Amino acid sequence: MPKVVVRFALFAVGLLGAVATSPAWAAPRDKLNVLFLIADDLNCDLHCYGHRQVQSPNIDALAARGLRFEHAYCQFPLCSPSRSSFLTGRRPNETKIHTNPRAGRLSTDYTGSPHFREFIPDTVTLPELFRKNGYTVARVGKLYHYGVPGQIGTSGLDDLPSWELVVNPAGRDKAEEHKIFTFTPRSYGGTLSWLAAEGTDLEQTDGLGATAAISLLEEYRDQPFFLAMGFYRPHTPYVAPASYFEEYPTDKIKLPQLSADDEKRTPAPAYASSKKEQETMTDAQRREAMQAYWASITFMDAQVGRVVEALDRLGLAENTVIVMTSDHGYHMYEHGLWQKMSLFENSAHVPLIIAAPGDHARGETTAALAELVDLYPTLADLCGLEAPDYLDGVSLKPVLQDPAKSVKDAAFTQVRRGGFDGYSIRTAKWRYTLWDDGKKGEQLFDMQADPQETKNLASDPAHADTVNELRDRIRTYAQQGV
Ligand SMILES: [Ca+2]
Repeated sequence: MPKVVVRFALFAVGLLGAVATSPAWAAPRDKLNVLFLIADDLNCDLHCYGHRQVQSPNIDALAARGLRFEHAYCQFPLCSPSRSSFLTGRRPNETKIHTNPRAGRLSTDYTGSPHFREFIPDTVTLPELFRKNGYTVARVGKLYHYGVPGQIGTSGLDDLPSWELVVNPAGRDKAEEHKIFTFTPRSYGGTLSWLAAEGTDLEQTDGLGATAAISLLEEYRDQPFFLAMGFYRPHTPYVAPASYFEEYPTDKIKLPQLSADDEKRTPAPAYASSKKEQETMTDAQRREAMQAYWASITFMDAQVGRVVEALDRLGLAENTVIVMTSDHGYHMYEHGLWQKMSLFENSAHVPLIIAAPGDHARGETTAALAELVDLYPTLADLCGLEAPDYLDGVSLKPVLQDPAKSVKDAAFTQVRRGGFDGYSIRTAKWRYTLWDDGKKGEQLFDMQADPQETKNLASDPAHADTVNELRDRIRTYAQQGV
């Protein structure tokens, strides 16, 4: 059991650290460090991903010094299933995590709440592998599941063997929840909610988290480290200092167009993530939600910039692999949907940038398909660590060395809809989705000709062979993995 001590006393607001028993100072200096940056509920509404309005200068700068994956996908568009998957390097049917924990649970004791250790107790997580190899391994903020914002300031549903140090920031956004606009009184998480906040970046939870991450970089700069910085934004509530809202005037925000299927909501499971309160939103409220989400992205991006600037200032850039990603995609009213838990492209698609020192891509973009489950073998490979042989992903290092290469021909994403599952396969050309093994519908979209997924081709005889092939691949995946 880790010895718990209070650290970072200089931060006034809710920072707690835990230090485990085995310091790692003896490891040789020539190892590559890892700075793992992850935002919560961040889709690809970023300038470097081609968005015309959203400003993301710091993530853009990371893309300019690394490789931007144009086609990276989560394995499950929900916090705990996705994070359990990529942090263990195993797909959701292996971790058995298909839902979030019960709301409101404060947990370092995960008995009775779905946690991958119940099903794969001896698994070695990605950060745990680095611990076993002599790295100082620290978490700031949200890496495993947290109920946001309810569990901000706690360790959430953590995994104790993964970390040597933990920091749980809690800022003004948490302390002043009563100021937040919400569709569901006294609820700020699952519902759409937002606030143009008073005060500075540094008072917000992610501002405090970035400050803590900078302190950890300063403290551990002389030894191999794996620093995981999990931002809470742009997850609801969309809270950011008011100046960020001013960058996105609502009269400049255009709403997505809905297709005929979107209007009819067919097949039904494809749209079942919609919540009742979202059905009666006015167009003005839709624009306000988009403004607030984008403001939260740009605020979070600024905190990314602070951490990366510190890495550069400390002379660590040439010895550190930087990853920037998100746990899943997110809808901003495309298909008439909000948030996550659909199998449309916006929900499955994640930003992924890897900036690796040495002979790796810089400032390039790759069309190679990537899955979040590939992060574990990729980081182990880049850092020369021996990964467990059971991992479900593959190393993306060949793509980092040559962005024209690819390591897989498909990416898989799944959801659970009460009593049945939906699976989606994305290839370079197609997205095919199978609901309840076909009993509740199927969808086929030509992502090259129809990237907005407006025309479901699944019942078109001209595409029967494609449907049969992709359906077989999903059935194989559902039963035994790839
Ligand atoms: Ca999330």
